Amino acid sequence: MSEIVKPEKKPIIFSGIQPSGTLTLGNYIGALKNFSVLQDDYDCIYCIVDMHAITVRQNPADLRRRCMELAAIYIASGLDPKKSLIYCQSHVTGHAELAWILNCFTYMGELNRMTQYKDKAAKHADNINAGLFTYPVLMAADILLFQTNMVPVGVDQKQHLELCRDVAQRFNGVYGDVFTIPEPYIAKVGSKIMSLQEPTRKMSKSDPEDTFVALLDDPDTIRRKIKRAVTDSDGEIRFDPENKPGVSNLLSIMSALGAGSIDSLVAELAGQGYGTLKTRTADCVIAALEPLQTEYKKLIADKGYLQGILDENAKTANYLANKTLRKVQKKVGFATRG
Ligand code: ATP
Ligand code: LTN
Repeated sequence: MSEIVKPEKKPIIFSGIQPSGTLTLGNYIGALKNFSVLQDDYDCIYCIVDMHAITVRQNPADLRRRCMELAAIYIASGLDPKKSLIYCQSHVTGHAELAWILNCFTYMGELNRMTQYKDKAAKHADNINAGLFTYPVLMAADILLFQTNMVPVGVDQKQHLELCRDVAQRFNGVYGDVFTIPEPYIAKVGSKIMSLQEPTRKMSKSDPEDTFVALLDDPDTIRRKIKRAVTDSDGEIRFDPENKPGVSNLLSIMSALGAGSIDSLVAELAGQGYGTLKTRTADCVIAALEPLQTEYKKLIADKGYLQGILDENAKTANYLANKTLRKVQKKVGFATRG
């Protein structure tokens, strides 16, 4: 009798990026760059998390446009829309539905400890809304809806992922094995790229223009921004994030973009000035972003193609999400559907 060989199920990867501004080199190195590397060995789901983005006030026309642009950036970064499921969070109702249920399994004290909430509340003191507070619960719902095994993110998201695991374990403890417990996937180099102007703070797309390199900046702008990056006054090229955050940040950027290990870069650049360090960093960044930028320009000119992908993928994502959601609804005792 011939044996039926079932195709092996690949582990599931899920991640999301907010369409809350122009994507930065930090988003690229910490998250995006790793996404395409994973798509051959995993079933990858990459979400445009527009529901997360409205925790901070957004201009509606800009938000809509940025969702489309982020779809183009995902594909331009090397994601194959046939291999990776790229879709918009707001097109899949299960995110909000599961988030509500998980809200009832998350403690105020847990959310109160989240450092991103504290930072954002300080930054947006005029709009400390409940969504900003429960943001990590929606993120947990994103991840758990798809029975995700691994989540590629920058190190700033580690705390949210730990919360997601705690909530999932708590739920499973009550109802049995409903959710897969996800693991973070955080790169060794580049998981926290720092601001060019304040290198002790994370580079962030919602900060002023001169603090970050945008993925779509032209070469002259990239050179100018990196040339003006804050360093220090001792003139020595050494990797020491605590005492030399600016110089260490430039070394991390180069290394993460494939210019060699930090040690080899330090050895190579020893005795040279910061001018050389900055020129070398700018060369690396320009070369790394060039293919993405070329591809992006082609893609963004064809909105019909992008919309088609988002529409089609929303159906698949809804189908997958509903499988978990129905199970969860049944477990908690929601009324039977006819
Ligand atoms: P915002 O400023 O609007 O809060 P953000 O720039 O922090 O946004 P997100 O959309 O929240 O970006 O993050 C998308 C992904 O990029 C996440 O995985 C996050 O960890 C990663 N990321 C963001 N900033 C950096 C950074 N400076 N270094 C490394 N990874 C980063
Ligand atoms: N909170 C993340 C964005 C995000 C996300 C996710 C990342 C929302 N949902 C699910 C990974 C998995 C951030 O980067 N600020």
